[in-house]
Amino acid sequence: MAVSDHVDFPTFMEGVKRRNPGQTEFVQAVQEVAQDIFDFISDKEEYHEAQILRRIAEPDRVISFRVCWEDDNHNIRVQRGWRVQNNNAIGPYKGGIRFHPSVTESVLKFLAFEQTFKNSLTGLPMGGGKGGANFNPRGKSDSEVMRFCQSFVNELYRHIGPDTDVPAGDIGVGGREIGYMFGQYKRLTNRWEGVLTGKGEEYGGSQMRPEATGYGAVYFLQNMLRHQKNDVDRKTAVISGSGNVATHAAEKIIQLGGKVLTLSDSGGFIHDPDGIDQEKIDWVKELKSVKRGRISEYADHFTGATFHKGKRPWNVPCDVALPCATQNELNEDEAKKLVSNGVIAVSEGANMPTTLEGVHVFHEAKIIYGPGKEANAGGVAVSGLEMSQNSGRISWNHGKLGEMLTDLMEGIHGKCVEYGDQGDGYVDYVKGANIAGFKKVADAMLAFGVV
Ligand code: NDP
Ligand code: 2IT
Repeated sequence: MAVSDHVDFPTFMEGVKRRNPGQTEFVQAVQEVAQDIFDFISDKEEYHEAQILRRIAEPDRVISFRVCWEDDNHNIRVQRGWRVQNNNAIGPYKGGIRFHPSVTESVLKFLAFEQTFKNSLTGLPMGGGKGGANFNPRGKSDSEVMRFCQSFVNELYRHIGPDTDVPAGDIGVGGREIGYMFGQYKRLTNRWEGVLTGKGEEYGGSQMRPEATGYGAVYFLQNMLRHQKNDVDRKTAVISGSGNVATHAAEKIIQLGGKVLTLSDSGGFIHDPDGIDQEKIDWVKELKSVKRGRISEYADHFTGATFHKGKRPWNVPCDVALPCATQNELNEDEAKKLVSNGVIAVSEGANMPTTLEGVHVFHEAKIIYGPGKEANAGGVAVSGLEMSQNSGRISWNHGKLGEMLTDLMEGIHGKCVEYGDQGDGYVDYVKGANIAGFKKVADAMLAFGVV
């Protein structure tokens, strides 16, 4: 056996940093997983011998391509698009597409890596992938967005397929963009097939998919609280973001008897001490996904609410916090503030919203902390159900899918407790998710030999 088979954790991380220069988000995501996996496999020779972690942390492939499009003023614009296919040991690559100016190869590699563990946790046959472009949909007309999506798919289509790689939405990619991309894929291939999820219900989309991520993050919170003999009822919640995940998380919190105090976007956050009720959530949904406005407008519209320009909501005292906007939006100081203000639980709707230092603060204070790769898995889980419905040419109803989502979140919670229970009543959900997610993928890879 080669000596390198037994590198320790610091040496392993040195190698990851050396091979991925400047890719800080990717290195952060690998680091969050690797420590737990090193502990888990310390007495499991077969995983060392087959270099399983090293292989999962090296994407199967990273496809990068030019995306040219013409804006409404007839200027030719050039963007960069990517699809990162991280690992397909347990099913076709699966994961969203993000359109945002902050998208880089590092961001998409971290998301595809995380997705591999998240998809494994769902128990459904899905590998991990992620894609996107440094395109900013904000301020663009529908025609511009359509032309961009068509150009993006002109390259992407040859790398995806219902048994190969099935993208979906993420930041900046919702029903409108999925529709344009599906239309272009169908035109290029002359095939109607379940190549994308998050489609409109008229053309094969699953009921419950729009709600699934936000609802799922609250079901996960509910499972974590119940495990400590507590509940969402009468809890105050601070939520960041105001897109798909944030608005549906807010909706489920109030359905379960909680009170939502904040929402945000990249311009700042709004604080509504009276609580953001269903009518106000519907108004925000219309504002963000139809009028494509800014959350600051909420404070102009609803009396009693205030807008805090350029600020994040973590200073507002609350019982539970749900970061639902983007990565690294909750740092060490903000985590300390939440703890000193009495937060009891954190459930992440976003992917990797808390920095490594922030996670450490929550663990030290024994705060119930559910990381994104388990708490927000409800979205991709219902995407998996959309794939099944498309393959079977069937559609399940809202009630059945709602039950399946609650069962899936309960199942994920159970797996994380199995591997994360610290024996003193505290559950390390990071460890639980990392090990449970890793084991299934790793065992499949062992079965394949060296490929
Ligand atoms: P949306 O595009 O619907 O909403 C994104 C929200 O986050 C907006 O309010 C946006 O504000 C805000 N935001 C984006 N970037 C930043 C930034 N750099 N700083 C501050 N705020 C920002 O996306 P989703 O709701 O779908 O995604 C939110 C998070 O949830 C992401 O981390 C995503 O990866 C994750 N996720 C999404 C799933 C899904 O099914 N959609 C599934 C699992 C996870 P603004 O309008 O100003 O850009
Ligand atoms: O981060 C995620 O899990 C998503 N953006 C959803 C992926 C999917 O394929 O539904």
